Amino acid sequence: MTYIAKPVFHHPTLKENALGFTRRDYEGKVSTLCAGCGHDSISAAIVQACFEIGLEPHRLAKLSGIGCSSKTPDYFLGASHGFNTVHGRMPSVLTGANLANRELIYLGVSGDGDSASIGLGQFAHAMRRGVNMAYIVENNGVYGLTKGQFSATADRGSKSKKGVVNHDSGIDLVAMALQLGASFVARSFSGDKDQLTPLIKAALRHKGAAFIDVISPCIAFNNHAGSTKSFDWVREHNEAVNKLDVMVGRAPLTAQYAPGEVVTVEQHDGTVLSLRKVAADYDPTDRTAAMAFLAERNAMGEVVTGLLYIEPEAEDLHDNLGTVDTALNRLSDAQLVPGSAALAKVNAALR
Ligand SMILES: Cc1ncc(C[n+]2csc(CCOP(=O)(O)OP(=O)(O)O)c2C)c(N)n1
Ligand code: SF4
Ligand SMILES: [Mg+2]
Repeated sequence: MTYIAKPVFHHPTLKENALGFTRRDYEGKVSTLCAGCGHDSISAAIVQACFEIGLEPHRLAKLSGIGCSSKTPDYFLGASHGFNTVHGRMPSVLTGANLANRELIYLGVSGDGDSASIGLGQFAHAMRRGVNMAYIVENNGVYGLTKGQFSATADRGSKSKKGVVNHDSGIDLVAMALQLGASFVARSFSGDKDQLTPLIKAALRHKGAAFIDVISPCIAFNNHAGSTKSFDWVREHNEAVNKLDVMVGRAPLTAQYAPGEVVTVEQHDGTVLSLRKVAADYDPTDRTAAMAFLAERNAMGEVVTGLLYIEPEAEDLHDNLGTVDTALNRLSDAQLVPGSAALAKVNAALR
């Protein structure tokens, strides 16, 4: 319960990262979600990822909408900035915050209801504008918080807990993110922390719109036979295309792989992503091929996971708008109010 404070005691032998923080320094309040909810495993992966990349907690801003998934930022990164917005409006609030202060690292956390129903337009425009952020959808195929109605990502033909068949087509947010121009697109599973943690690390280090769809079973309302978002279904149909390792700070590759088995991609800040191929011919730098591959495998009932697409040298919204490098709250009066001569010049240019 949130009113039960977590003990601040850290065991003296807990491993520290390069900044001297332990994993505990990246935790938040005690979760109030149902025991076994997939969302709690995603929170644990976020804590692990931030610890491993040595992120300074005060440099991150976490934003969410409304839903069980959107409650989770309370349960990690207790020392970071946070904003719990209105249902489906996280992307526009995040975009505004990012434009005002580009010096922070932005993490958007949302649900399938929050992003694929009420917030679909918001999701779409944040992706196509290349807002510099890591955007995670905790996808359980239902509105968990309001007692398990089908969400827009529920697959056609899947069944509710009471046996009702969903006749509507499911929205695939990964396919949408690819079509909309996101420069980092991945899918993972809350039950696979080894796959999810490096994806979150890479997304936080990516410049541009980084999207991760995480299938995250709702054990209360969508974990039965007939659901395509249950633990059993995802375990049986999960097809990973690659396995990701993330090297921060130009650390050398230590694992030895046969030629052609590994693709390395360097991101703008020098982070090296090493992708061990699982599907032999999958190329994560080819957007069109990724879209075709996903559509084909989706039709076969597979849940394709891994880093599906990356554009390492992507431009973000700031590049496209030509904004100032400095956070707006650190600009001086003279810079913000340049005077009537400068205003007259701007007006003249518009005539
Ligand atoms: C404007 C508005 N409409 C509807 C609701 C009711 N509501 C709260 S959460 C939610 C859906 C949450 O589903 P999802 O985003 O998938 O999160 P989950 O609980 O499944 O993690 C809805 C419809 C609301 N809070 N605000
Ligand atoms: S209702 Fe579902 S999504 Fe919400 S906390 Fe419980 S298991 Fe998780
Ligand atoms: Mg949901």
